[in-house]
Amino acid sequence: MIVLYYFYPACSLAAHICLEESGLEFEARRVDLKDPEQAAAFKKINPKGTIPAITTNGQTLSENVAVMAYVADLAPQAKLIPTEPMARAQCLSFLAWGASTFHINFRMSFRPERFTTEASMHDGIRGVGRANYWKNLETLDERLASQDWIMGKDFTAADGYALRFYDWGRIGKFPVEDLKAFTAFKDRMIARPAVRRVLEREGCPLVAVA
Ligand SMILES: N[C@@H](CCC(=O)N[C@@H](CS)C(=O)NCC(=O)O)C(=O)O
Repeated sequence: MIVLYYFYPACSLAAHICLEESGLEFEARRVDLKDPEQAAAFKKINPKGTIPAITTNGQTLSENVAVMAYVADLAPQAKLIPTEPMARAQCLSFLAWGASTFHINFRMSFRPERFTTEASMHDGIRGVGRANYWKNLETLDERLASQDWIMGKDFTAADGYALRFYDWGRIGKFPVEDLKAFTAFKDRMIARPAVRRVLEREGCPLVAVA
């Protein structure tokens, strides 16, 4: 049995969507990272203290990209990551870009204190993070203008990650509704029963306003 540790609005949404789309049996356990007791208890499961993490067969696996790749391997019928070598590498490339760039730009815009204790520099870090995050969102909007899904004609793990970035944009008060193709993609995602179940379970307002 797989247990997924998630939190809203954490990046765990991407792994959560993969698991729900995979059809695998799993239990979703919410960890309130803002609650010191829950965060401390969770560190006994994942010493890094980061969400997402899964446990299975006595082992803990963290890092979104690794969790998604693992779930994709366990459920090949769900085609969450392509198997043709270049298509697979392109999908992993997108996931790595998400973790290394989108996530970090958003963190800069949201949690500048994670980058320096010098408070006078926080606004500068926030501003650079916001500018770069917006460019990242625009890149996805351009990509989605000519294709339904992030990797092309088929839904993959990359789409759950992209939805997380759209929702962070909404949370960060970026004008995401102006990104027409990305917004249409968000609606296509919400129309998927598995995605809707996850958004409802996490309490994401995207389903309430859809
Ligand atoms: N590189 C990790 C980052 C995970 C991460 O930082 N998750 C955030 C939530 S979005 C978290 O757990 N933050 C709590 C903390 O850093 O203490 C991944 O891609 O899974």
